[in-house]
Amino acid sequence: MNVLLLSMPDSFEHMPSIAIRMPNGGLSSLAGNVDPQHRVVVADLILVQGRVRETVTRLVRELQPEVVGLSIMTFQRRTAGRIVELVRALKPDVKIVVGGYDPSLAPEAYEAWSVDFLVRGEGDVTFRELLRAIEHGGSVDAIHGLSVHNANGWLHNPARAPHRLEDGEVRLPNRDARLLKGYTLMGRQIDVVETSRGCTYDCSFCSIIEMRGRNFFTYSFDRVIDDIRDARDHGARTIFLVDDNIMLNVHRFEALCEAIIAAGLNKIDYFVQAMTSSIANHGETLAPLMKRAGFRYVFLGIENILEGDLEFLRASAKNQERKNGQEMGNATLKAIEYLHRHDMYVVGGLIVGNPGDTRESIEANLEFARRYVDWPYIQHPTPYPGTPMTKDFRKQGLIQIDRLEEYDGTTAVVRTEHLEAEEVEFMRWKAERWMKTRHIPAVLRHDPWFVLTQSPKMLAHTFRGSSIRSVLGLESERRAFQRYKAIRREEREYV
Ligand code: B12
Ligand code: SF4
Repeated sequence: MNVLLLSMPDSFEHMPSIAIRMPNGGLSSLAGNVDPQHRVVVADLILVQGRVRETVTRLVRELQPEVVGLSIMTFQRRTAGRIVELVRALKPDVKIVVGGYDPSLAPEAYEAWSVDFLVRGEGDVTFRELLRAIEHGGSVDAIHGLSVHNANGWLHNPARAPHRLEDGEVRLPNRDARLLKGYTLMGRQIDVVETSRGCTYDCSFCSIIEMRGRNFFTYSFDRVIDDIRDARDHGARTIFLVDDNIMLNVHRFEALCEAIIAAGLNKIDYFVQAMTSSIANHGETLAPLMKRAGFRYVFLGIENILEGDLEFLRASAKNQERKNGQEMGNATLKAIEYLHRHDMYVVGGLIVGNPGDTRESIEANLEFARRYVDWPYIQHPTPYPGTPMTKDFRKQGLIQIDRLEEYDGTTAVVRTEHLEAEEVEFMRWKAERWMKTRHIPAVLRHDPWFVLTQSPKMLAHTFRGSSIRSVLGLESERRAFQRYKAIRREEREYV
């Protein structure tokens, strides 16, 4: 059968598609896990953000797929709905399957859609079994993790248990299935690799627990090394390790760094998401080892520097420094210090706009980012389906915006007890643009050609909405912010 898999084109403020266009790891994994007789094509629509309708139309006409699958995050739901309508109009008899975080966590939202199947949770084996059933006209009733749309409505089969990963059940991703080209992280071809799935923490803003429960399963190093090698052989010079929480087992992570070095794969630049506690508590040995293994950017889930906010986010434990079993306070500064000492860059993940936040508490976090992080990744708390945070915000009546396409993390959709959502967003937006410019020299040293050719576009993106007059203080920043909001609204119309 011909199968077309699509990831959505929607991006958000911290991922400007001029500079950052990453492949969707879930879809390449699905493509690697179907039976070999199928012809699977993956199209990451982020690569054709300005030509979505034309591209989907062309692909459906040329490939004549029997099955089309869409991978969807919550803020991409509206775009996905438009693409489903388009595909259905182009090929009325096609089977449409939706999967990923949003369908898994809010299946009820898809009940009125013209889709045939919804895959909840991990899709590698569920999708393989679904294609087998479609191909042979078999029953789909016994496929765990699958919801089925038939004439009588929707049937939700039992959930599928998380894959344990060590048994080879989930095969390597298929990168040859990707049709569109142009993946990049600031001029270097990028790919994504997973070494584990799951997390045992339960941060209130994170969807992971509702998605798969609290567990942590790992791939063998042989498989991980093969996967990295495959990504490199497909041209990647930067690799994003997309594990939910790779630092949960620090000793395993250290061994992974050793394995990367031993395999000679440490010329690649690695980008990883990390817990501050793991780096702070093991930094003495871990940080130099990471540097040797090729790690360049570390996304630190700092979340907030104030204890009250950390409690709301349920993120205190993962930000604790410990010594001889004793809790020593917030681990963030120590983690940053270790990373900087070993010439790695800190992408600072902070969340501002929590219920108790005042102007002063937000400013304290912004000031922290100004002083200590190399690249700010500041977001607002966003009530994604099924998270404990969403229940809290609902109970407190703080959700101000329910247009899901704005749930991209940098649009404030909830108010605090003291500030309107828009005011929170304004404070972040105003501060963050300037912080980003400070990283230009570091990128210039690493990728001079990219900076020389692309920096005008990058700056124009970072400062969109601003004018010479607003930068010089001759026009109010609020007017520039309103222009920025209007540009964002337009940008969201991808189809
Ligand atoms: C890596 C990652 C990123 C990377 C993405 C790299 C890439 N292109 O792959 C970066 C850092 C860029 C990123 C950005 C964002 N992310 Co993110 N990210 C993740 C993370 C850590 C892992 C995702 C992953 O690759 N997993 C590995 C793959 C194999 O698994 P998977 O994607 O889940 O796919 C499996 C199943 O979902 C399913 N499946 C998926 N699609 C489909 C489609 C079909 C047809 C089928 C059958 C099955 C299926 O099968 C797959 C294989 O088992 C998750 C989870 C977490 N712990 O935080 C968040 C997460 C997915 N991100 C999230 C969000 C919100 C974002 C942002 C909007 C803002 C932000 N918080 O940073 C941006 C938007 C990006 C953009 N387009 O502009 C949310 C989504 C919540 C929701 N309800 O939508 C998550 C869950 C984090 C959270 N807050 O809880 N993210
Ligand atoms: S530590 Fe990371 S992956 Fe785990 S629950 Fe918290 S935010 Fe989610």
